[in-house]
Amino acid sequence: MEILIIGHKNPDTDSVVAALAYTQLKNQLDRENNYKAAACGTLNNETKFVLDYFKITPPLIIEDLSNWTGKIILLDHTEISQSPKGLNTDEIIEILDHHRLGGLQTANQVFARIEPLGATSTIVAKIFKEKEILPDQKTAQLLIAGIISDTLFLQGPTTTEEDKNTLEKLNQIAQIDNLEDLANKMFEAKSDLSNIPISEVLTKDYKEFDFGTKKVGIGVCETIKPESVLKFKKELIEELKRLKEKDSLDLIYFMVTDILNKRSQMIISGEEEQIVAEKVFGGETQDGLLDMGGIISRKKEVVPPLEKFLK
Ligand SMILES: [Mn+2]
Repeated sequence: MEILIIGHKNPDTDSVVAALAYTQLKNQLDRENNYKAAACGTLNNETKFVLDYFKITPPLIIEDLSNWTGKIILLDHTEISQSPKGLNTDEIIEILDHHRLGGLQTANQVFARIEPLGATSTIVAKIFKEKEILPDQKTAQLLIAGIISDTLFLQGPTTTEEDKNTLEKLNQIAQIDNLEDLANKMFEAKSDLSNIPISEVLTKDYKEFDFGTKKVGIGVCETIKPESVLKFKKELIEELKRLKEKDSLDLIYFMVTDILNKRSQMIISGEEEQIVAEKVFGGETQDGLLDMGGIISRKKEVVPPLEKFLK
């Protein structure tokens, strides 16, 4: 049987490299089935850079699973609103994730592994170890890139000791001379928005959440050049309003995170957004921007307080 390993919509580096690495492992462990890695959407510039840099064949791009007849292993999310279009949850056989437990339900029994770690790539590396299989060099390189990306090179608030130790162990195989240099190159690639239309700047790293009765969209742009994004504030606000209406959201936010200085600004596109954000995160909106201070993690610092407030 064919089994697809796929992450969330608007794929990020972690969801893509974890799928590639886990596919490697699964195909070694289970010769009877054929595992295939996929990304649910076009790759972002950081992911493209990583695959190019380590000379790795990109995964299949599958945005719509309506025609997929095999089983599915779902990575890096459990929110149905973030799942690939056309996903038949009855076909899910396994889930690996490191986010809050979302609303996904399955008809059948599944393996599910959700750990509060910095990256799905860390979980995949742990499974390699548990199965006593050494990843090959390219797979180790991929997993390192996934950890660097999701933890902002071990600086983000979701970073754990396990992420740090895993990255170190993986580099004994990956043999990357200068990890910091790799991280900087990845962040530079991530920050290159020159070929991206504004609507895509918004949705490149965009997720929707169901908080009880409220539906909330939160986009993030992690960049080493926040001014290169914030200069399009007016256009982004228009785009936010458009997307809010299109997806029938109660609230929509866009957070611009300065990777180097570890600070964020939230673009406030409407009155409701302003009232809620100021109550939840404090501060005062000025000219459509709310200074979030040192808040940089949607997963750990934005979603939980917002959900708590809205519920
Ligand atoms: Mn992830």
